[in-house]
Amino acid sequence: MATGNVRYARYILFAVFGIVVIYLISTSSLPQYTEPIKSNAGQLLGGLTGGEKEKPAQETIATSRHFEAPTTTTTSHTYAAEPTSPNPKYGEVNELSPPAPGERMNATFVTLARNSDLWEIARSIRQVEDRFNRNYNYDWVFLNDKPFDDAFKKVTSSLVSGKTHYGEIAEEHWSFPSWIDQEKARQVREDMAQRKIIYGDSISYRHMCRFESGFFFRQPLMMNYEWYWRVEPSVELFCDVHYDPFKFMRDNKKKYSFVISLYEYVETIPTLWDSVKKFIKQHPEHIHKDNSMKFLSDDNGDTYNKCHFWSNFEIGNLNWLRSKAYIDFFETLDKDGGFFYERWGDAPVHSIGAGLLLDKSEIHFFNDIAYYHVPFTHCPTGEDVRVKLKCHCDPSQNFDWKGYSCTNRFFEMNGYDKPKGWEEQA
Ligand SMILES: Nc1nc2c(ncn2[C@@H]2O[C@H](COP(=O)(O)OP(=O)(O)O)[C@@H](O)[C@H]2O)c(=O)[nH]1
Ligand SMILES: [Mg+2]
Repeated sequence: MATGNVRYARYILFAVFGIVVIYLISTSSLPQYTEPIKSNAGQLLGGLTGGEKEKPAQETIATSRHFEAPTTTTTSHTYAAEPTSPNPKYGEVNELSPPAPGERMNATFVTLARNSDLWEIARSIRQVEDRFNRNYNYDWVFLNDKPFDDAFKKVTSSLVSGKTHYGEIAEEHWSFPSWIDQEKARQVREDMAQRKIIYGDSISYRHMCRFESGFFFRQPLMMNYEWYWRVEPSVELFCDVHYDPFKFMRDNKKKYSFVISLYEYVETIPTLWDSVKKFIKQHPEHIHKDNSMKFLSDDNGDTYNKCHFWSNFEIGNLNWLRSKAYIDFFETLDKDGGFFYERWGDAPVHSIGAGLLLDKSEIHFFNDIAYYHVPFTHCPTGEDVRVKLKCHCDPSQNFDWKGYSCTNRFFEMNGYDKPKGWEEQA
């Protein structure tokens, strides 16, 4: 009788022990696909402070560690009834990289590249896929002023988990418009070459900047989408992206976003602000009453302080770029010829467009998307975020709070508190 009780107690002990072990194993991995972390002030700054809540259990899925039991990865998915993405692989389960649960936005990555950029863009794609897209399977649109060759298509389509599309840019989007005085433009290039202004003598770089400013979002392939994430060759992503930034943008009414901001090289845009002021006068109806003029100008719009969001990284809304307001803005600038008579970059053009046409609350700073494009790094401020997101960037390299960054101004304009630890990185 006593022996029976002891045996019975031992069984209970084993059972309790077993349950505890299973519980510990099942809760040992990081929460996946949670929304970005809000700061104390409720700012959507993505992971600046702790305190976020884990999502309910049905929204977490097995990580690749659990791939030996793929059925468990599919049962909890909550796809929208109607897929919003044209991705034909949508809903397929890759056992090594099970798709994240939840709906998909009508979104795509977009890359402008030459065939010769293949191995540099391959590196970028691999990082974007490893850190984010292998679980989300968004499409990727590649654009080029020449036809893409088979090698480019073969390698890039093998790396992208979504569907890939390849588009050739129409000549009128990559050439001198009729109103440009070619001789005047040639002299400018010669002069800039002598003054050693970066890309100052390049025709193709000017076509590229004009294309990115005014045409990429209305390419036939891009017309299928509402959201884009721009990726350039040779960029790096240093942290896991554990939620869907496209969905974040939609849910939080964002239209444009950045990770790095800085001052533009003044020699490339001496008369850009004159054209902007002309636009403001001609189209006061397009200027948002809660705009970001404070970010762009220190004298209420009289002069430009050269601050801009670095457009080699962008997540944004294509319908906004296709709006009458933005098209009127682009066309006013384009008519003045500064893409060719100077060397206006698409970064200040997009930034001024976003700064004037959008509500300032529609522009988002992604603290938790860690990024490098030569020569600047955005490495999230806050060790807790970096550890949680498995970041491999050196925080001392973070550009955000250095003197040449404009991110400080963005925080001030919005009344955001700077994240803890920013002083050590200034
Ligand atoms: N198809 C094509 N893409 C280009 C050309 N020039 C630049 N790009 C692309 O435009 C983007 C910006 O060019 P990049 O050389 O990175 O300029 P930077 O980042 O300002 O130094 C990259 O995605 C390039 O691949 C060109 O002549 N043809
Ligand atoms: Mg680049």
